[in-house]
Amino acid sequence: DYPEWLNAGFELSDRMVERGFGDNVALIGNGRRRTYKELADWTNRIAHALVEDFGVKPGNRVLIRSGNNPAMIACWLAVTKVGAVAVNTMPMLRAGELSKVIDKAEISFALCDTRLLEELITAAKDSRFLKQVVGFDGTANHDAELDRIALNKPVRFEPVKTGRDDVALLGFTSGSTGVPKATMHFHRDILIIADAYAKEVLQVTPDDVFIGSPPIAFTFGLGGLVVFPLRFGASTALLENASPKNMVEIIQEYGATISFTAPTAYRAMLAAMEEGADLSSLRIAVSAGETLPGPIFDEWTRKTGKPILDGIGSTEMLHIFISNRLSDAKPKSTGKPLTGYDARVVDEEMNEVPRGTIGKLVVRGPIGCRYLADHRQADYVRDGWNVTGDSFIQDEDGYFHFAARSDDIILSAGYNIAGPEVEAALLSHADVLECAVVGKQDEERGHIVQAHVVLAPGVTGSDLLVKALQDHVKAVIAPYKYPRSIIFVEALPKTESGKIQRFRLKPPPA
Ligand code: 3SK
Repeated sequence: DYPEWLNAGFELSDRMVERGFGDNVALIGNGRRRTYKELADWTNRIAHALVEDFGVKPGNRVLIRSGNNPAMIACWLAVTKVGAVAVNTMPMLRAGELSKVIDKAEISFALCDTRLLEELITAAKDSRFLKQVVGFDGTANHDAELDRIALNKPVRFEPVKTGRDDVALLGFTSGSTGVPKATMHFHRDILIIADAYAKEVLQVTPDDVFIGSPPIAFTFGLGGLVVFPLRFGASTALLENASPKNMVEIIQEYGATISFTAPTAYRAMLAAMEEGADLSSLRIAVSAGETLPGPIFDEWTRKTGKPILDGIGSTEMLHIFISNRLSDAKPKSTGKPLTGYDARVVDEEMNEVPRGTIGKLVVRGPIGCRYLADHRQADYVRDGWNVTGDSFIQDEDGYFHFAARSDDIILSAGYNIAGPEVEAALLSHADVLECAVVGKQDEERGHIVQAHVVLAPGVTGSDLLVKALQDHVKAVIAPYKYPRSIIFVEALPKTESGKIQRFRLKPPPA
């Protein structure tokens, strides 16, 4: 139940001040702590600048390019407050990837951390849409264009009276084909993820301190590191280049209580405990992005004595929709749907399969998938159910268990990597004739990207060439997508009609 007029940016900042949280610490980052009052004032100044100096209007789409820092959060809240639609993008994206986002969302205005301008300017040069890029200082020294203008603006701003069902956010996901899809989310959706998951499952209080690794540009990070803490007057500790090592340091320094990261990072944090790291302040570890392997679940539970909660979510559904509860957890299951959500395991005809049988996971609830101008909408939402693309088993007690990802996405160390996108990057190298990319199981990262490459005539495979191809991919697309393993082959397995049979390249599960 949300009021008809609802502005998520206002609710997460000024409203929190109104509710008495003004002096609570909201953000920890760039070496300082900022209260809710400081955050509200900061975003209001930026909101004035957006409207008065850059002519941003309700409904305009505004690209934000930044790592996880306080200035990014201030920009996101300000964009939301002026009724514009935020399009948060990952700092690792290259010009080509940014262009796809800009074209799909027809973005004419962007806010960019000045340290990340180069690739966006390159994208802007060839763009028929992007007209203006305004820099902000991600280190919060306030010496970039946006900061200078915002500094002289009033600290009060009347938020645009957005409707609860007005679009506030476009979340991009590359899906299984590498052709990006934009998911549209309403102002109310942003609050629902907090009120459904963070309140019910995490039971967040103002004393909580959040920490984690996912980019805020990924809705998993936006929820876990921004929306959930700000909705309940808690604090969030931001790390631009999060690693298990610096997360452990921050947990110890600020007494972080809730962490959001992928299983591989939890394994590394457990290793740090062996060296004396103190993780005792953590009350809950949230694991998502890839399935939590049983041995990590066991080791975490044994060594920390604290819950580690696996959850399944998606950009389409904005955040996690099935999870274990603190008081109702079945070890090694993903849990049960959140209150208000309904999930089923079905066959190809959308008929529910018997308990204990593997099938496709479908879900419905207060948030659903709405792709922007995309024919794939009809595949994702069938008979009112969101078809997640994951295969699950529901047990006799109603708990859901992950079985497999139904598509070609490679889940590696918390990242979703679309194989076809890596193939396209490899194919842009002169020495590559054909290639196919699959996920290879890996103890450390869950999976790694493995490329099977047929070389151009006259070219011979070597370690040097492996390195050259890896460097090439890193230069063309976000570096984390590069193939850690490259195998040179004579030919790729294909169907009679010439389709590559990737499944024949996938090594059997260990
Ligand atoms: O795991 C995911 O893909 C995800 C995406 C968005 C929000 C939350 C999650 C867990």
